[in-house]
Amino acid sequence: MDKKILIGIGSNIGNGIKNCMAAIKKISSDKRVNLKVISSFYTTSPVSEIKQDDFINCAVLVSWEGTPHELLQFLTGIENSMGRTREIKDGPRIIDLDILLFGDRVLDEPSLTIPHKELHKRKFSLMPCLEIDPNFIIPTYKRPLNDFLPEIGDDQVVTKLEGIVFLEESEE
Ligand code: PH2
Ligand code: MG
Ligand code: MG
Repeated sequence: MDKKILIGIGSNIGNGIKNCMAAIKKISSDKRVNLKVISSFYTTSPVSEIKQDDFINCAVLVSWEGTPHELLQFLTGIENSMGRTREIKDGPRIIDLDILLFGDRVLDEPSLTIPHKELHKRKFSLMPCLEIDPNFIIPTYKRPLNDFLPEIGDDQVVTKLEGIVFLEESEE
């Protein structure tokens, strides 16, 4: 069976919805990727010491023909192509693409940690993943995603975007 690979997507510079959609399009257009599920989009309060705008966040489930490092390199290439700069840790960003889960793989290296260390602590990454499948196991904890939501404080505000989204102003 294919590995369950979850990628977290976030943006809080410019049009966050457009940026996330553009990233999903770029992800899905690579022949090593099979895009399986796109979560809802959420407006989320920033989890950061730095004051900044709310984020748009979502997650996608994909399969990937390659190693975790090759996936990281692919996602970093998309971030760079969209103008991502890396000045401040946890600062505002035009696009952020994070590998959250890569099946049952566990990696702890300076360049790549899988599962993502903060996946279960941050509503903006956990909620979209729960929507895709609440029973995915975080291999480092051997517990399902579902277990962790009650452990997150109420200070993190996450609102699912409902209804249709107009990306352009109408001509009227
Ligand atoms: N990403 C961060 C830090 N804080 N907060 C929200 N709401 N959404 C994010 O995607 C996010 C964040 C670092 O990658
Ligand atoms: Mg991130
Ligand atoms: Mg990142």
